[in-house]
Amino acid sequence: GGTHRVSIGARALTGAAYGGHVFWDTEIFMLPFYVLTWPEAARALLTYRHRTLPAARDKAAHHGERGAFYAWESADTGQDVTPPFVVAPNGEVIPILLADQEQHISADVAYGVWTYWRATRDEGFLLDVGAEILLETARFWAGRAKLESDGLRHIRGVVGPDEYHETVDDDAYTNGMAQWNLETGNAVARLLVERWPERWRVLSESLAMDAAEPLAWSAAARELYTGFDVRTGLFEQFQGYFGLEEIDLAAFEPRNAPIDVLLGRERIRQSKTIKQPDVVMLLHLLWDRFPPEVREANFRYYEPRCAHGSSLSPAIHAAVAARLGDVRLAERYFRQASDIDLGDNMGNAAAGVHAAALGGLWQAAVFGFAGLRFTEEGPEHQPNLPPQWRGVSLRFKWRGKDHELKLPDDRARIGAAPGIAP
Ligand code: IFM
Repeated sequence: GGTHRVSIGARALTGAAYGGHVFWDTEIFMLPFYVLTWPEAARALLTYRHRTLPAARDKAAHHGERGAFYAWESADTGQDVTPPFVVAPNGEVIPILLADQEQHISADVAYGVWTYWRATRDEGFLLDVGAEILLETARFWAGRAKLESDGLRHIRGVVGPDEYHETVDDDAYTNGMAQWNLETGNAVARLLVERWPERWRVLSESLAMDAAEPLAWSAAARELYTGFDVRTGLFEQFQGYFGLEEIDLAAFEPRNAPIDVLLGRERIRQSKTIKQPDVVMLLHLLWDRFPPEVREANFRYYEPRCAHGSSLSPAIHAAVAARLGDVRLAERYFRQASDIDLGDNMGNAAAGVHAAALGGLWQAAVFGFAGLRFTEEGPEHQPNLPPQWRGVSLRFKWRGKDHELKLPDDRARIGAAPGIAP
């Protein structure tokens, strides 16, 4: 059907910026809203990624890898349509390395598949669409993360979500998400072997994948360098990051231009200043994997070093600050994120609303302030509402049932929505 051929561009249908191209914005920022409120739409968005698998395989092959390496900017066929350069106002031609280096996109797409599967248990989707994406992205990382003489695997020459630092080695977000993708690829292979052996036979044959391959992904995940320092509980954002120049961002407030424009790209590249969350993004997505003190230490370290050069940044800080219980800081970031379109503070609202920032705001409200989360037993909540908020109310679907969350709620419960058939 027509809806399976498209996804949502960075500015949705509201403006011409980014030419309607699809980024990780869809799976990581917008998709949770669709998964929980309109799963059919979420399925259509992910089916678009399945339809573009051939192009992702071609891109991987072009990089000498197997599996699926998705387009950083994707359009109708899934071929990478990232522009190769931009011309700066001073006439300087700046090459854009993101198509080659922002490789975390493959894990982001896989994460979107898993988010949908976890919330819906839509078996038809897993068998026809999701499993193949999870297997092909895991296969990509298994080749990409190269075993080196230190006995560990490294992913060199990438850009993480923080686009101020290019061609870095072992970006914490990329490696953390690749590790998750490798483990999840193996988990889905095991699930198919056990529950749908016939589907596994057909799929593994078409992918020329023997049973041993996914098992090796698990081992590869364990061998992956993570940049985690047990002494401090900090992840180093990439190799060498901790040695870079410290810039006190607070000293530049109030500021009406991006920090890389004020101080120059080269100075920022040589500094610890980051454009948007990288380690903090990893915490947000893989929250349960990290002990509370690790979440706290990394957020407190990286938050003051983030210059919010991307509209995607403040809402995630709001979500994480709220989940950590720092409601005051969370509220400040929530306002900053709302102002991106309501206040036009990036001066570009005419080019369209920032759809990822809107998705991030929804996540900050729902996962942050309302504290909604899911376990195998179902939905739970741990609210951190700002004192002057009157409440939050949300209807959502989890594994085929309708639920309603109303806060504050004396009964403090999440129940099947009254009047909605479960
Ligand atoms: O995907 C984002 C990226 O993270 C930062 N620059 C803009 C892109 C599109 O919104």
